Amino acid sequence: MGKVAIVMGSDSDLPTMSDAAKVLEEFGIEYFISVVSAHRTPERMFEFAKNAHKTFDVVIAGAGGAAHLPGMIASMTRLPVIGVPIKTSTLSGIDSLYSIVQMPAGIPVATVAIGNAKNAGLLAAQIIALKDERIAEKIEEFRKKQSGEVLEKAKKLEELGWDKYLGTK
Ligand code: RP5
Repeated sequence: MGKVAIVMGSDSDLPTMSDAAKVLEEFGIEYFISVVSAHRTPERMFEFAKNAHKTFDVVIAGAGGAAHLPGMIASMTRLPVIGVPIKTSTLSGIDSLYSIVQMPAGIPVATVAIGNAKNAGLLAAQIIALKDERIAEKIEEFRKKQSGEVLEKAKKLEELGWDKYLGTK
């Protein structure tokens, strides 16, 4: 049974990062969630990253601004690391995105879109599903439900036309 670590640079990242936790809860995947700051608690980050493989299968790391946390963790663990660029008020998260996505060759971080911790949770679940059939089935169900919802909307739009569709929305 896989276990995921969700870490973030600050508790101000929690409203975004909680979307990853929600996905893992929906799929019944065990997780740890906490604050580990690359800049403010570098020794804690070092301890976490060095030992992560003993407890976890995947790490989700969110950070904003000069977002070094995902890359630094990735440099110290062989676990797959998924980086979540946090949307910032000054540069809208472009700073976070570039900091996380532009890793040098040799140390990969799987980077999701700005603020998209939901996809980080889903990607972590897909990694866990490689060795857990129960989770694989839940992902299939999730996708079926998601497609069904879109098809229902398409049908309604085709039946009503755009103006009535917007009016009933
Ligand atoms: C980063 O600095 C954190 O990941 C956060 O996104 C950003 C700002 O942190 P706070 O000043 O809100 O604690 O390390």
